[in-house]
Amino acid sequence: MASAEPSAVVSAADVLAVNGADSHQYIDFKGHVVRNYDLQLEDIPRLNHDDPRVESMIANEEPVVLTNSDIIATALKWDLNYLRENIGPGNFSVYSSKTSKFMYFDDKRAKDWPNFVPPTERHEMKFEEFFERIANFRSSDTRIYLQQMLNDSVGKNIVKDFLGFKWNWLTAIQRKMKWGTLTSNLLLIGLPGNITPVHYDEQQNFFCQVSGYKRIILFHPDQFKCLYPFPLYHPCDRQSQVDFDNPDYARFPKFKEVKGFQAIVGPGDVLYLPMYWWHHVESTINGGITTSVNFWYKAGPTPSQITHPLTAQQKVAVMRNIERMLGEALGDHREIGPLLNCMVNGRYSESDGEDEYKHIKIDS
Ligand SMILES: O=C(O)CCC(=O)C(=O)O
Repeated sequence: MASAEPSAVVSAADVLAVNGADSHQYIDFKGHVVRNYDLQLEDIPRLNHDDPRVESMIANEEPVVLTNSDIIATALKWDLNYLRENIGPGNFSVYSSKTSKFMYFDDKRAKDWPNFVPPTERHEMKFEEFFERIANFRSSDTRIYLQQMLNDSVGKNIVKDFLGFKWNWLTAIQRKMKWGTLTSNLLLIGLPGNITPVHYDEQQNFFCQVSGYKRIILFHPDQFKCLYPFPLYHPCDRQSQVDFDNPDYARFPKFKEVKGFQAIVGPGDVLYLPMYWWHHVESTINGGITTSVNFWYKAGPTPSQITHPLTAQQKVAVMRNIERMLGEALGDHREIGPLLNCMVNGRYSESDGEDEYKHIKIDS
């Protein structure tokens, strides 16, 4: 993977018009205005969809941007006016946030964390209301981000466009890769500057960009230790505790070592986003309203023959299962940390253990 080109810092005035008074530093990355983070990032390859390397990259769970694929060609006309006319009278799920970041959380788990302050709010609204708010958005307003699963309540033209997606290609890949079922298609419509902070999902994803531009930063699952995910029972499970803008290196020292990848996706681009890969998604400042549709697929069945060492993905799954089992066994998520610490501290370290116990003399 080629390393990213150096980028020029963008003046605060250029950002002001879109993002308002904002203390962050922005850079020009290949013509796209994005946040400036102190991260080591390489470019994700962009390949024509019929390049023979594409399938082997997907099989190896390596991210790749597919170009000219036409997978969602019928959706490329989905601008706000078309959607307003055609999406139908149903309710849409819209998140609001006082900052640019839209940190997802689980309401049910929030009840078990009395001091948890919800970072975003979820609202149900008609598309027309969302449209009005976007059309009249001022940089001092609370930000909004529509995130709605596509379902059969949408209007007939949208259904027609949806049926026109390249299902033959998608289904052929799904079969070849032995993925499970397609669970959902999330439609996302956001403002320039909106950010989905870094997290990972337990599903395979074809992330399709319809309009506007997004910068996506990815980290391999083996970077888990540098990203400090919230505990499984926390409302922000699967998300990193580290704030990219202002990392607390005292609490999260390994974040200095994190290495990742990045890509800009624009209309018609499709990013294969492998399961368990961490992703941060940012609508560029100068690319207009962003619309994306993803395709989430369940993982394939666990292989009948397990080979060792386990992959980083498998280790993440193991860690999650251990946390889940402990929570169930102890009956209270607050007991998990003390128990794990009691189990590990002074007994296990990060080394492979061989040299650990040399100091112990066994008298014969
Ligand atoms: O586009 C975004 O803001 C987030 C998308 C995402 O996290 C996903 O598709 O898994």
